[in-house]
Amino acid sequence: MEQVKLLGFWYSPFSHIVEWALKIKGVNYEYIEEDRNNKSSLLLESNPIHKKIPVLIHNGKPICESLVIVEYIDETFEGPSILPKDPYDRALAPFWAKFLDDKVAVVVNAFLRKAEEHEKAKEEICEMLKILDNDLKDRKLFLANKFGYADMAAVMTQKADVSGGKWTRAITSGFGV
Ligand SMILES: N[C@@H](CCC(=O)N[C@@H](CS)C(=O)NCC(=O)O)C(=O)O
Repeated sequence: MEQVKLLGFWYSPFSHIVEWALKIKGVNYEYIEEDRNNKSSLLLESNPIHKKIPVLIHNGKPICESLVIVEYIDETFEGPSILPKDPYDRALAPFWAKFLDDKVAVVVNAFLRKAEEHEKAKEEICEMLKILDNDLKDRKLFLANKFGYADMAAVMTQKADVSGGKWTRAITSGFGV
């Protein structure tokens, strides 16, 4: 019998993306809410390098980093695929996920920091949205008109208040999660 635990914060988009993946696959899991100011020994032992959530613990083995966890869930559990099957699309999905993860996190963090960095952050956001618009054109989803990995990364980003509503609408009409 599989034992799946997820360590998270209720407000973290990084925890939410892992929960989506588990729900898409229909995996039963135990959710353990962590306290940022008083991290459990389970969290500290499971992610000794970054000491961050989310951590997925599958049959006693910890996996860290939200997008790495999503890939692991996709490969490990039966159910609808999250990463595309086609090798070319499969290479593109992590490309966009990484673009969103790296670039947007940097920009969002700039807003949380000094006021003098805001103008530069605004320019970077416009530049990033142009790149996304140019790639997406009239499509609502990144790849093969099927909600998947890159879209999940985009929604995670969007939850950090960066962008419009394209992907959220796709989720509600996509998997009904
Ligand atoms: N790149 C990581 C980011 C995870 C992350 O930033 N987690 C935050 C919560 S949103 C955390 O655990 N922070 C606790 C801390 O920094 O002490 C991922 O995608 O999993």
